[in-house]
Amino acid sequence: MAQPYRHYIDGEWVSGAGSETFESENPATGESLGEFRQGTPADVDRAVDAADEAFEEWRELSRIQRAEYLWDVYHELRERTDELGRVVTKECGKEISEGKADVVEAAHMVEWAAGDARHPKGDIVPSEIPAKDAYMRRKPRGVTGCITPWNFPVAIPYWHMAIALVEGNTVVFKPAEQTPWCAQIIAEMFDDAGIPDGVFNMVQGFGDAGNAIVENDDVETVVFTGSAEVGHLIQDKLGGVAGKRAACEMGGKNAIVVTEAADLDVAVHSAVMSSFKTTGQRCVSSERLIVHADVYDEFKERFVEVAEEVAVGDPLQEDTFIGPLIEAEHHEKVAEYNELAREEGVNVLVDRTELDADEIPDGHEDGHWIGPFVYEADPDADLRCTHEEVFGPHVALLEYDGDIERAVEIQNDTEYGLAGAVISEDYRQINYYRDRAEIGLAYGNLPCIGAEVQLPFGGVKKSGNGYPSAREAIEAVTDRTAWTLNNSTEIEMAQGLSADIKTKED
Ligand code: UN1
Repeated sequence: MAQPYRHYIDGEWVSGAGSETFESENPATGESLGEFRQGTPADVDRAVDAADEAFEEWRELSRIQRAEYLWDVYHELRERTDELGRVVTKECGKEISEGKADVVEAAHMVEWAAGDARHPKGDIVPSEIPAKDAYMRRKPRGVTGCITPWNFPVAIPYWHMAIALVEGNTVVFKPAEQTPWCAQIIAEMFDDAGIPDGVFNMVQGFGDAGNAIVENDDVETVVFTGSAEVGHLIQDKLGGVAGKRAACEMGGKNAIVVTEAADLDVAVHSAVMSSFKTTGQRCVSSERLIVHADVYDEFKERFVEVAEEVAVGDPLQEDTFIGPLIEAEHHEKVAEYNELAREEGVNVLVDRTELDADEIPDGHEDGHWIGPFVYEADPDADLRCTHEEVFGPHVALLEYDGDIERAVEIQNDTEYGLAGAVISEDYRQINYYRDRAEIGLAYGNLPCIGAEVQLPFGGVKKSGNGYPSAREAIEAVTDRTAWTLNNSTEIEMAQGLSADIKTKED
């Protein structure tokens, strides 16, 4: 297809109303990966009109018929995993095993949604009245706006869209502006699957396009994954509007608790994975390590050793662990937080904000490179660096003394509540953490990244607004109906309520 790449609206590839274009940039090299049309609010409105119009027919199909289109997408994701994994890596800089895992996670989500189409949905509920049949059924809500982040450019769009489509909604997809190539491929897959015109639409672009989705009266549900800042704006806009729904997944200031009963091999491995995979740019990445005094020195020594040695480099190479940050602006933000931590008086243990020249691979001088930044801080100090989400390999070691209650108190000392892990061989400590850590995704003796789609994905507090993604996305994209049918010609009421109509004569 000739560049610039276009939007996909009502079954057609269209240039849209605006004349602007934007480039996708490889964050490891700075090279352009392609030119894309920049969507305008008018393009979004056109896509919403198409989705609104397509909704009436799409909802009339059975769930199983709708899922057939997704099975085609599933097979394509599976057949092209390696190729698409490389695209993910080139466009968002995650190392290659992560690029492929993103595509595999997408396939799993589509498989879950399409397979679920043949599963029972809803409940048969007892009634007090023998002749009454009571059910809990679900109805699609209509046009669903999906606004997705760059860090899982294939998986998260399918988290939003796969269940929405199977349940009978139509979709307007606004991908992150950093990863339009991945979005282009997603749209091509729906086109190849022959999905009916208007059921799936994609508009490339920036915040004004996303905002047009949120502000369009015909969009019933907005599903958003991204920063807390934008998520709260969406919630504020839609929260008070009758009938509208916003399902938002936002960030975290996630922690790993390492107790005195921890296996330190498991602890160090879990911490390294959680803090440095995806260069710390997962909403579930860990930026706090809460470590018991009895094991603190040994843990610190081992963690610091890995943080000094871990391989930063070309994400397409299998021996790389940390790829670049997504873009120059974000690099600046992470570097500023590293600087802020120093200003706040922490004790810096590892500072690879500036990499040595020989660490940067040839031809990659324009990449947004950064290495780990590790420091120790007082868990009781009111520091910005230990409370605000940085979204980079910026990690605080917080030493605690005392029992698991104390560790969980530190864990909960954040406005966020997304993910976390406890490392311990003591089941009482693990159970206490499981029940009291204020998070939606909790792990024992594991990293706090790597959730699977057959579990709900979502946080509490500032991290989410109660509509999880992955398997529980159904809650966001459907309405429940309590449906009761009388099989008799008599009307009989529950609770002993009289059904007699009494007249003046009685
Ligand atoms: C995100 O970072 O926005 O749990 C999602 C994980 C992945 C999803 C992360 N399955 O690490």
